[in-house]
Amino acid sequence: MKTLETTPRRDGFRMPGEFEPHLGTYIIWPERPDNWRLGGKPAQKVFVEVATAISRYEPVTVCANANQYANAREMLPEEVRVVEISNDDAWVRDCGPTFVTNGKEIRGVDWVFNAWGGLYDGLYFPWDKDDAVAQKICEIERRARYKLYEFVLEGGSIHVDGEGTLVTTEECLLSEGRNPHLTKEEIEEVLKEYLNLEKIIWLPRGIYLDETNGHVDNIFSFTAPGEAVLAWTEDKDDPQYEISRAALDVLERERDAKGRKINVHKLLLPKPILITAEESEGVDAVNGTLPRMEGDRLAASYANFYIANGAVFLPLFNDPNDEAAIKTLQSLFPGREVVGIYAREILLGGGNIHCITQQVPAPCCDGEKV
Ligand code: KQY
Repeated sequence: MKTLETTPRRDGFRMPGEFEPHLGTYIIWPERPDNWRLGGKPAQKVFVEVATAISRYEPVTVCANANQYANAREMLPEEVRVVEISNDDAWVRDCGPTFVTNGKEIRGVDWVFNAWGGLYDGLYFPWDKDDAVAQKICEIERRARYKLYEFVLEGGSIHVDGEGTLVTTEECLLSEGRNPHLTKEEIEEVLKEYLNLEKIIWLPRGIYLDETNGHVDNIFSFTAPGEAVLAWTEDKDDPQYEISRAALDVLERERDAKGRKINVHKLLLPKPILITAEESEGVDAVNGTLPRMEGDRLAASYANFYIANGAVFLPLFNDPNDEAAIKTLQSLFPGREVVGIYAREILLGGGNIHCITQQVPAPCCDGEKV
Protein backbone atom coordinates (compact mmCIF):
# COMPACT_ATOMS: atom_id res chain seq x y z
CA MET A 1 0.00 0.00 0.00
CA LYS A 2 1.29 3.37 -1.01
CA THR A 3 1.47 6.30 1.45
CA LEU A 4 1.12 9.52 -0.53
CA GLU A 5 3.08 12.71 0.16
CA THR A 6 0.49 15.01 -1.44
CA THR A 7 -3.04 15.93 -0.27
CA PRO A 8 -6.50 15.03 -1.64
CA ARG A 9 -7.19 18.65 -2.64
CA ARG A 10 -3.96 18.85 -4.66
CA ASP A 11 -4.78 15.51 -6.32
CA GLY A 12 -8.44 16.39 -7.05
CA PHE A 13 -9.97 13.92 -4.55
CA ARG A 14 -13.01 14.81 -2.38
CA MET A 15 -15.00 13.11 0.36
CA PRO A 16 -18.35 11.99 -1.06
CA GLY A 17 -21.65 12.29 0.81
CA GLU A 18 -22.73 9.12 2.58
CA PHE A 19 -25.81 9.06 0.34
CA GLU A 20 -23.60 8.53 -2.74
CA PRO A 21 -23.00 4.92 -3.94
CA HIS A 22 -20.94 2.56 -1.80
CA LEU A 23 -18.68 -0.39 -2.54
CA GLY A 24 -19.31 -1.68 0.95
CA THR A 25 -19.36 -1.18 4.71
CA TYR A 26 -16.87 -1.96 7.50
CA ILE A 27 -17.83 -2.83 11.09
CA ILE A 28 -15.63 -3.82 14.06
CA TRP A 29 -16.74 -6.63 16.38
CA PRO A 30 -17.48 -5.54 20.03
CA GLU A 31 -15.96 -7.40 22.96
CA ARG A 32 -14.31 -5.04 25.46
CA PRO A 33 -15.80 -5.84 28.89
CA ASP A 34 -15.13 -2.39 30.36
CA ASN A 35 -17.30 -0.78 27.66
CA TRP A 36 -19.85 -3.45 26.67
CA ARG A 37 -21.85 -5.22 29.32
CA LEU A 38 -21.41 -8.95 29.82
CA GLY A 39 -18.27 -9.07 27.71
CA GLY A 40 -20.11 -7.69 24.71
CA LYS A 41 -22.45 -10.69 24.31
CA PRO A 42 -25.73 -8.69 24.07
CA ALA A 43 -24.05 -6.10 21.82
CA GLN A 44 -22.66 -8.82 19.55
CA LYS A 45 -26.20 -10.00 18.79
CA VAL A 46 -27.18 -6.48 17.71
CA PHE A 47 -24.00 -6.08 15.65
CA VAL A 48 -24.95 -9.32 13.88
CA GLU A 49 -28.37 -7.85 13.20
CA VAL A 50 -26.87 -4.63 11.81
CA ALA A 51 -24.24 -6.40 9.68
CA THR A 52 -26.79 -8.89 8.33
CA ALA A 53 -29.30 -6.15 7.52
CA ILE A 54 -26.73 -3.99 5.71
CA SER A 55 -25.34 -7.00 3.82
CA ARG A 56 -28.70 -7.32 2.02
CA TYR A 57 -27.85 -3.99 0.33
CA GLU A 58 -24.04 -3.86 0.07
CA PRO A 59 -21.01 -6.03 0.95
CA VAL A 60 -20.11 -5.95 4.66
CA THR A 61 -16.72 -6.70 6.23
CA VAL A 62 -16.49 -7.29 9.99
CA CYS A 63 -13.07 -6.87 11.63
CA ALA A 64 -12.43 -8.95 14.76
CA ASN A 65 -9.58 -9.38 17.20
CA ALA A 66 -7.82 -12.76 17.01
CA ASN A 67 -9.52 -14.06 20.18
CA GLN A 68 -12.98 -13.27 18.78
CA TYR A 69 -12.44 -14.24 15.15
CA ALA A 70 -13.96 -17.74 15.47
CA ASN A 71 -16.94 -16.48 17.49
CA ALA A 72 -17.64 -13.61 15.08
CA ARG A 73 -17.33 -15.97 12.09
CA GLU A 74 -19.73 -18.39 13.73
CA MET A 75 -22.31 -15.73 14.61
CA LEU A 76 -22.30 -13.84 11.32
CA PRO A 77 -23.89 -15.13 8.11
CA GLU A 78 -21.55 -16.33 5.36
CA GLU A 79 -22.34 -13.33 3.13
CA VAL A 80 -20.54 -11.14 5.67
CA ARG A 81 -16.75 -11.23 5.26
CA VAL A 82 -14.89 -11.56 8.58
CA VAL A 83 -11.23 -10.50 8.78
CA GLU A 84 -8.83 -10.38 11.69
CA ILE A 85 -7.77 -6.83 12.59
CA SER A 86 -6.51 -5.98 16.08
CA ASN A 87 -8.55 -3.21 17.69
CA ASP A 88 -9.21 -1.61 21.06
CA ASP A 89 -12.97 -1.21 20.55
CA ALA A 90 -15.71 -1.31 17.96
CA TRP A 91 -15.97 2.24 16.54
CA VAL A 92 -14.81 2.00 12.94
CA ARG A 93 -16.48 5.30 12.04
CA ASP A 94 -13.93 6.96 14.29
CA CYS A 95 -10.73 4.95 13.84
CA GLY A 96 -11.22 3.77 10.24
CA PRO A 97 -10.07 5.67 7.15
CA THR A 98 -12.12 8.48 5.60
CA PHE A 99 -12.32 7.60 1.91
CA VAL A 100 -11.98 10.20 -0.83
CA THR A 101 -12.50 9.85 -4.57
CA ASN A 102 -11.75 11.61 -7.84
CA GLY A 103 -14.60 9.81 -9.61
CA LYS A 104 -12.30 7.02 -10.85
CA GLU A 105 -10.19 5.99 -7.90
CA ILE A 106 -10.61 5.70 -4.11
CA ARG A 107 -7.98 6.67 -1.55
CA GLY A 108 -8.02 6.64 2.25
CA VAL A 109 -7.25 9.47 4.68
CA ASP A 110 -5.63 8.13 7.85
CA TRP A 111 -6.04 10.61 10.74
CA VAL A 112 -4.52 10.24 14.19
CA PHE A 113 -6.94 8.48 16.56
CA ASN A 114 -6.56 9.08 20.34
CA ALA A 115 -9.71 7.54 21.85
CA TRP A 116 -11.69 10.80 21.84
CA GLY A 117 -9.29 13.01 23.76
CA GLY A 118 -6.09 11.10 24.56
CA LEU A 119 -4.71 11.45 28.07
CA TYR A 120 -6.68 14.69 28.50
CA ASP A 121 -10.22 13.24 28.50
CA GLY A 122 -10.06 10.15 26.30
CA LEU A 123 -12.36 7.21 27.00
CA TYR A 124 -9.73 4.48 27.39
CA PHE A 125 -6.02 3.78 27.25
CA PRO A 126 -4.19 2.52 25.25
CA TRP A 127 -5.63 3.09 21.77
CA ASP A 128 -2.68 2.08 19.58
CA LYS A 129 -4.50 -0.84 17.94
CA ASP A 130 -7.41 1.42 16.98
CA ASP A 131 -4.97 3.94 15.58
CA ALA A 132 -3.60 1.30 13.19
CA VAL A 133 -7.05 0.21 11.91
CA ALA A 134 -7.25 2.83 9.10
CA GLN A 135 -3.97 1.69 7.58
CA LYS A 136 -5.04 -1.97 7.72
CA ILE A 137 -8.39 -1.28 6.04
CA CYS A 138 -6.57 0.64 3.28
CA GLU A 139 -4.30 -2.42 2.87
CA ILE A 140 -7.27 -4.79 2.55
CA GLU A 141 -9.01 -2.45 0.12
CA ARG A 142 -5.74 -1.92 -1.83
CA ARG A 143 -6.18 1.85 -1.56
CA ALA A 144 -3.36 4.35 -1.36
CA ARG A 145 -3.47 6.44 1.78
CA TYR A 146 -2.86 10.02 2.85
CA LYS A 147 -1.35 9.85 6.34
CA LEU A 148 -1.58 12.68 8.86
CA TYR A 149 0.97 12.24 11.64
CA GLU A 150 -0.26 14.92 14.04
CA PHE A 151 -3.85 15.82 13.30
CA VAL A 152 -6.41 14.06 15.53
CA LEU A 153 -9.83 13.43 13.99
CA GLU A 154 -12.64 10.87 14.24
CA GLY A 155 -14.99 10.18 11.33
CA GLY A 156 -18.04 10.71 13.57
CA SER A 157 -17.01 14.30 14.20
CA ILE A 158 -17.65 15.36 10.59
CA HIS A 159 -20.49 15.18 8.09
CA VAL A 160 -20.15 16.33 4.45
CA ASP A 161 -22.57 17.00 1.62
CA GLY A 162 -20.07 15.81 -1.02
CA GLU A 163 -20.30 19.21 -2.68
CA GLY A 164 -17.74 21.13 -0.66
CA THR A 165 -19.54 21.59 2.70
CA LEU A 166 -18.57 20.04 6.03
CA VAL A 167 -20.53 20.34 9.29
CA THR A 168 -18.87 19.77 12.65
CA THR A 169 -19.09 20.96 16.27
CA GLU A 170 -16.89 23.38 18.17
CA GLU A 171 -17.34 21.26 21.29
CA CYS A 172 -15.48 18.40 19.62
CA LEU A 173 -12.99 19.82 17.15
CA LEU A 174 -11.88 22.62 19.45
CA SER A 175 -11.64 20.33 22.50
CA GLU A 176 -8.41 20.27 24.51
CA GLY A 177 -7.81 16.58 23.88
CA ARG A 178 -7.70 16.80 20.05
CA ASN A 179 -5.57 19.50 18.45
CA PRO A 180 -5.02 22.17 21.11
CA HIS A 181 -1.91 23.45 19.28
CA LEU A 182 -4.06 24.56 16.31
CA THR A 183 -6.43 27.53 15.96
CA LYS A 184 -9.93 27.14 14.54
CA GLU A 185 -8.67 28.59 11.23
CA GLU A 186 -5.77 26.12 11.10
CA ILE A 187 -8.14 23.21 11.77
CA GLU A 188 -10.35 24.45 8.92
CA GLU A 189 -7.30 24.53 6.63
CA VAL A 190 -6.40 20.89 7.37
CA LEU A 191 -9.99 19.76 6.76
CA LYS A 192 -10.20 21.73 3.52
CA GLU A 193 -6.90 20.29 2.28
CA TYR A 194 -7.64 16.65 3.16
CA LEU A 195 -11.34 16.49 2.29
CA ASN A 196 -11.36 19.09 -0.49
CA LEU A 197 -13.89 21.52 0.95
CA GLU A 198 -14.83 25.15 0.54
CA LYS A 199 -17.12 25.68 3.50
CA ILE A 200 -17.12 24.54 7.12
CA ILE A 201 -20.17 25.08 9.29
CA TRP A 202 -19.57 24.97 13.04
CA LEU A 203 -22.44 23.94 15.30
CA PRO A 204 -21.69 24.91 18.90
CA ARG A 205 -22.35 21.55 20.57
CA GLY A 206 -23.45 17.97 20.02
CA ILE A 207 -25.98 15.88 21.95
CA TYR A 208 -26.18 16.52 25.70
CA LEU A 209 -23.70 14.30 27.62
CA ASP A 210 -22.32 12.68 24.46
CA GLU A 211 -19.03 11.17 25.66
CA THR A 212 -17.29 11.96 22.36
CA ASN A 213 -17.24 15.70 23.17
CA GLY A 214 -20.27 16.18 20.98
CA HIS A 215 -19.76 14.33 17.72
CA VAL A 216 -21.83 15.90 14.97
CA ASP A 217 -23.06 12.50 13.75
CA ASN A 218 -25.33 12.18 16.77
CA ILE A 219 -27.08 15.53 16.29
CA PHE A 220 -27.00 16.33 12.56
CA SER A 221 -26.77 14.52 9.24
CA PHE A 222 -26.99 15.51 5.59
CA THR A 223 -29.60 13.46 3.76
CA ALA A 224 -28.77 15.03 0.38
CA PRO A 225 -26.96 18.20 -0.74
CA GLY A 226 -28.94 21.10 0.73
CA GLU A 227 -31.07 18.77 2.92
CA ALA A 228 -30.37 17.69 6.49
CA VAL A 229 -31.85 16.47 9.75
CA LEU A 230 -31.25 17.91 13.21
CA ALA A 231 -31.97 16.10 16.49
CA TRP A 232 -34.64 18.10 18.29
CA THR A 233 -36.71 18.31 21.46
CA GLU A 234 -39.67 20.56 22.26
CA ASP A 235 -38.98 20.20 26.00
CA LYS A 236 -37.59 23.57 27.05
CA ASP A 237 -36.61 22.16 30.47
CA ASP A 238 -34.29 19.63 28.87
CA PRO A 239 -30.67 20.93 28.51
CA GLN A 240 -30.82 19.47 25.00
CA TYR A 241 -33.30 22.18 23.96
CA GLU A 242 -30.76 25.03 24.10
CA ILE A 243 -28.18 22.88 22.30
CA SER A 244 -30.50 21.99 19.41
CA ARG A 245 -31.84 25.57 19.26
CA ALA A 246 -28.30 26.97 18.98
CA ALA A 247 -27.48 24.47 16.21
CA LEU A 248 -30.64 25.44 14.32
CA ASP A 249 -29.78 29.14 14.62
CA VAL A 250 -26.40 28.48 12.97
CA LEU A 251 -27.90 26.31 10.23
CA GLU A 252 -30.59 28.89 9.48
CA ARG A 253 -28.15 31.74 9.00
CA GLU A 254 -25.40 29.82 7.16
CA ARG A 255 -25.14 28.95 3.47
CA ASP A 256 -23.45 25.81 2.12
CA ALA A 257 -20.48 25.76 -0.28
CA LYS A 258 -22.83 26.19 -3.24
CA GLY A 259 -24.52 29.21 -1.63
CA ARG A 260 -27.70 27.27 -0.77
CA LYS A 261 -29.67 27.55 2.43
CA ILE A 262 -29.76 24.13 4.09
CA ASN A 263 -33.28 22.77 4.44
CA VAL A 264 -33.26 21.42 8.02
CA HIS A 265 -35.78 18.78 9.10
CA LYS A 266 -36.28 18.26 12.84
CA LEU A 267 -35.87 14.71 14.08
CA LEU A 268 -37.55 14.46 17.50
CA LEU A 269 -35.37 12.73 20.12
CA PRO A 270 -36.54 9.82 22.26
CA LYS A 271 -37.27 10.57 25.91
CA PRO A 272 -34.10 10.53 28.07
CA ILE A 273 -32.73 6.98 28.39
CA LEU A 274 -30.91 6.06 31.61
CA ILE A 275 -28.58 3.15 32.42
CA THR A 276 -30.27 0.57 34.67
CA ALA A 277 -28.62 -1.07 37.70
CA GLU A 278 -28.43 -4.39 35.84
CA GLU A 279 -26.79 -2.76 32.82
CA SER A 280 -24.28 -0.92 34.96
CA GLU A 281 -23.34 -4.04 36.91
CA GLY A 282 -22.57 -5.91 33.70
CA VAL A 283 -19.69 -3.57 32.77
CA ASP A 284 -16.20 -4.16 34.21
CA ALA A 285 -14.94 -1.17 36.20
CA VAL A 286 -11.45 -0.36 34.96
CA ASN A 287 -9.35 2.59 36.02
CA GLY A 288 -8.86 4.81 32.95
CA THR A 289 -12.08 3.75 31.18
CA LEU A 290 -15.23 5.86 31.36
CA PRO A 291 -17.48 4.21 33.99
CA ARG A 292 -21.10 3.22 33.24
CA MET A 293 -23.13 4.20 36.30
CA GLU A 294 -26.75 3.41 37.10
CA GLY A 295 -28.93 6.43 36.27
CA ASP A 296 -26.48 8.00 33.82
CA ARG A 297 -28.27 9.52 30.84
CA LEU A 298 -27.26 8.07 27.47
CA ALA A 299 -26.82 10.16 24.32
CA ALA A 300 -29.69 8.55 22.41
CA SER A 301 -30.53 10.08 19.03
CA TYR A 302 -32.17 8.97 15.80
CA ALA A 303 -29.70 11.17 13.87
CA ASN A 304 -27.12 8.40 14.31
CA PHE A 305 -28.39 6.50 11.25
CA TYR A 306 -26.35 4.94 8.44
CA ILE A 307 -27.13 5.47 4.76
CA ALA A 308 -26.32 2.46 2.54
CA ASN A 309 -27.10 1.63 -1.08
CA GLY A 310 -30.88 1.37 -1.23
CA ALA A 311 -31.50 1.59 2.53
CA VAL A 312 -31.14 3.66 5.68
CA PHE A 313 -30.53 1.94 9.03
CA LEU A 314 -31.68 3.83 12.08
CA PRO A 315 -31.54 3.05 15.80
CA LEU A 316 -34.81 2.49 17.61
CA PHE A 317 -35.26 2.80 21.37
CA ASN A 318 -38.73 1.43 22.02
CA ASP A 319 -39.93 5.02 22.41
CA PRO A 320 -43.13 6.68 21.13
CA ASN A 321 -40.96 8.81 18.82
CA ASP A 322 -39.52 5.73 17.03
CA GLU A 323 -42.39 5.82 14.52
CA ALA A 324 -42.03 9.55 13.81
CA ALA A 325 -38.30 9.09 13.15
CA ILE A 326 -38.98 6.29 10.66
CA LYS A 327 -41.61 8.43 8.95
CA THR A 328 -39.37 11.49 8.71
CA LEU A 329 -36.48 9.51 7.25
CA GLN A 330 -38.78 7.66 4.86
CA SER A 331 -39.97 11.00 3.49
CA LEU A 332 -36.38 12.19 3.07
CA PHE A 333 -35.17 8.99 1.42
CA PRO A 334 -38.05 8.08 -0.89
CA GLY A 335 -35.95 5.66 -2.96
CA ARG A 336 -34.56 3.71 -0.01
CA GLU A 337 -35.98 1.29 2.49
CA VAL A 338 -35.83 2.64 6.05
CA VAL A 339 -34.83 -0.18 8.39
CA GLY A 340 -35.14 0.34 12.15
CA ILE A 341 -33.03 -1.73 14.52
CA TYR A 342 -33.60 -1.81 18.29
CA ALA A 343 -30.22 -0.49 19.38
CA ARG A 344 -30.15 0.03 23.13
CA GLU A 345 -27.20 -2.36 23.43
CA ILE A 346 -25.13 -0.21 21.05
CA LEU A 347 -26.19 2.94 22.88
CA LEU A 348 -24.96 1.44 26.17
CA GLY A 349 -21.47 1.32 24.62
CA GLY A 350 -21.57 5.05 23.92
CA GLY A 351 -22.63 5.41 20.30
CA ASN A 352 -24.99 4.06 17.69
CA ILE A 353 -25.40 2.63 14.19
CA HIS A 354 -23.54 5.44 12.40
CA CYS A 355 -20.62 5.16 14.82
CA ILE A 356 -20.18 1.42 14.20
CA THR A 357 -20.19 1.65 10.39
CA GLN A 358 -17.79 3.09 7.83
CA GLN A 359 -18.56 3.21 4.14
CA VAL A 360 -16.20 2.54 1.25
CA PRO A 361 -17.60 4.79 -1.47
CA ALA A 362 -17.85 3.70 -5.09
CA PRO A 363 -15.55 5.65 -7.39
CA CYS A 364 -17.77 5.48 -10.41
CA CYS A 365 -20.79 7.65 -10.03
CA ASP A 366 -19.98 11.17 -8.89
CA GLY A 367 -23.08 12.78 -7.44
CA GLU A 368 -25.36 9.84 -8.22
CA LYS A 369 -27.74 8.56 -5.52
CA VAL A 370 -28.41 4.87 -4.94
O1 KQY B 1 -18.64 7.74 17.48
C1 KQY B 1 -19.03 7.44 18.56
N1 KQY B 1 -20.10 7.99 19.06
C2 KQY B 1 -18.25 6.49 19.33
C3 KQY B 1 -18.49 6.49 20.75
C4 KQY B 1 -17.40 5.75 21.41
C5 KQY B 1 -17.66 5.46 22.79
C6 KQY B 1 -16.60 4.65 23.39
N2 KQY B 1 -16.99 4.17 24.64
